[in-house]
Amino acid sequence: MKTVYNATHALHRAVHEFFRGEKVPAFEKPERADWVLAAIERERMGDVIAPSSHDDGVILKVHSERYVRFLRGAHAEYTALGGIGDAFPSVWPIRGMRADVEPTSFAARMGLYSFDAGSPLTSGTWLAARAGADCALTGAALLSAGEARAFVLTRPPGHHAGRDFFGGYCFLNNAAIAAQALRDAGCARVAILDVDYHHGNGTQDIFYERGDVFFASVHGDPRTEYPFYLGHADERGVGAGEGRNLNLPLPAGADSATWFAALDTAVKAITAFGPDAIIVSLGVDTFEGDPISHFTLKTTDYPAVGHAISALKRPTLFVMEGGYAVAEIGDNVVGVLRGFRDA
Ligand code: 7XA
Ligand code: ZN
Repeated sequence: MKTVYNATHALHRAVHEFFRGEKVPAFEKPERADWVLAAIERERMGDVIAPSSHDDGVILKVHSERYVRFLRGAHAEYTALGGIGDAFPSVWPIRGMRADVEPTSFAARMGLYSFDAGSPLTSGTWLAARAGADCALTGAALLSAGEARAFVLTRPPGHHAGRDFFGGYCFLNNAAIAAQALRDAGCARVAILDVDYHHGNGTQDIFYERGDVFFASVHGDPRTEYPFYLGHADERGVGAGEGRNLNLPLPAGADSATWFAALDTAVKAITAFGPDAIIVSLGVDTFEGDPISHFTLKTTDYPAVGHAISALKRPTLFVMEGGYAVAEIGDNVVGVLRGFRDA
């Protein structure tokens, strides 16, 4: 299995984030990708390749033009205004306020294009995220060229990034970009299976009204778990997307048997949809030792995740999302990939 690796990921290096009222070292840090890469190489999972360059065409089908323009220049704009270090939003257009008019103020646009204050925007965020999009597009191209499977190893992650917002450490939605690329390459139907601990609210946002991309997610119940405001079971899609969104929220602390039963439900629903290709938003923050999540999977469980996904019997692109127990993240990711490959 080829790994498309974003060698410039470390350009995105947040210093701090806010956690339980305190400024703490950022959880989403470069070591995450380094540890996964080391495990991929140690386990001889296959070639590690660089992405090829792509223009913004596919990106602009899943993200708005004004959002991409903002993101591209945001940190330089912040610095020119005297900003020091990483940029954080501080004001948001809540219900009843205008989001259709783009303000001139930088602070106001930071809030317009974000949904939390937990995603530091750094001097290298755009370059790292844009290279990640190239990795996603290269991974999709591998599948279109006939590869049965591939892995996109990148950070920052993507599944919380919506059509015109960032948040949850995510800026460009790599899984959505790959799904759109596969659609453009001729797949009539694509399914995205999100196994990260957190609901992929950005991916749901992007495809909620579309009938051609099915989104299924197993995640912590948003009544208590981030991202809180989306991910409930009654969100089933609208219009052409009616019935094409499947949320399977589980209580924090759910055991492995419960989690695997939900995964089985997602796999059956995707099978019924009949996609030509699968994107897996691969977060391993379902791990029992994850510092910000509350499921209980063990390292020995991860090959069974890959095995369960292989039952879909479709070309599959794994895209790296969350997972913060850096000492185990590599083994857990490789476990999924090995379980899929060896099925
Ligand atoms: O899948 N998403 C994540 O792993 C990020 C979750 C962000 C948690 C709260 C950030 N303040
Ligand atoms: Zn997560």
